[in-house]
Amino acid sequence: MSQTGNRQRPKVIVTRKLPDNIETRMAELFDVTLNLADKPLDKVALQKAVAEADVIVPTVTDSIDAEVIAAAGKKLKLIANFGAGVNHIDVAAAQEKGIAVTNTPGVLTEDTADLAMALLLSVPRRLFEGEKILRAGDWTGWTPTFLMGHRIQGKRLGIIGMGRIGTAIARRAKAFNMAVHYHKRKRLPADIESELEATYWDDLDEMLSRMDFVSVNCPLTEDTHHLMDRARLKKLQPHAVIINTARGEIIDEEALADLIEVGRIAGAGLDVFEQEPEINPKLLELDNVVLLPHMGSATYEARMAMGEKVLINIRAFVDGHRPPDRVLPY
Ligand code: 8YV
Repeated sequence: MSQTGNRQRPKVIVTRKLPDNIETRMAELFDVTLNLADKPLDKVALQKAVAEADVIVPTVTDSIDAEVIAAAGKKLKLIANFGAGVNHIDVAAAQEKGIAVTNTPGVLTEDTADLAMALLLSVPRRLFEGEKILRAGDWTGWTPTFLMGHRIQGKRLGIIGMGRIGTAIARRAKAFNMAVHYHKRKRLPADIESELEATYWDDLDEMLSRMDFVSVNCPLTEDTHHLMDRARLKKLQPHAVIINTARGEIIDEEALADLIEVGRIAGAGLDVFEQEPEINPKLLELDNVVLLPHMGSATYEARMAMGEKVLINIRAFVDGHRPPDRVLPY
């Protein structure tokens, strides 16, 4: 759908269906092309969009790689991502071409942390196994030993990447009386570390070998692709459970499935996958994994606030101001 308006309005192309209120406001402010059918754009369609637009609004499902950026027309000055992670955008190639990139941090932190906690409870307490049995009509009644799991209180949680979401998970874990550990390139300031009662590990392998639970919360970059490879996953204790609400590619999924299958790792809670929306069939076979369809930020509140941030970033940029959420190459 295309709203043609005043010629001074920037031409904004949105790649996916956004919440109605956000789309309506965009139509008021910009010469916007929406994707009401919500059909993902293929590479050719993305190249056409960047050739025509002043601003493109992509999401995690669009690969804005160097080839797409090379196809950008002279007018394209801003890639205003709907989402916090920008691993699907070649930010360096954009910068070289004088195209700014913005994202939507901060507004999905609490919801993603809640989802990580939900996984952190679901796997050791076997919630989905119980639900499956009950719905299948296979529950024959209470018994003293039925579906026993493990408590999380008093256990050690190792957080990989202690940014906004990692810190929000740490606060929740502390409230559940877990001991918080973390690994990050740069150690947190002492006051935050002591508020979270968090133990810092400079060496990731050292931390992994001591944890009961691990939560992946770092961004996906060249350095973190398969950060949790087979060798690293083998550092985990056999009773450990791994949670991933960041990006699937940070974990070698094939290795994870193999190690869970042979009992070398106790389980996993995954909201993100290497080849979304494809799910590794080996994972689907396992009972002690909980698999969710990338829904960490899927609340009305977060998605509206993400849209607001996109609007603010575009508006500030076209008015000649520095957009609040500028992203620079990693
Ligand atoms: C978003 C996310 O739904 O913001 C992110 O980085 O992973 C998700 O919560 C998605 O990326 C929107 O593009």
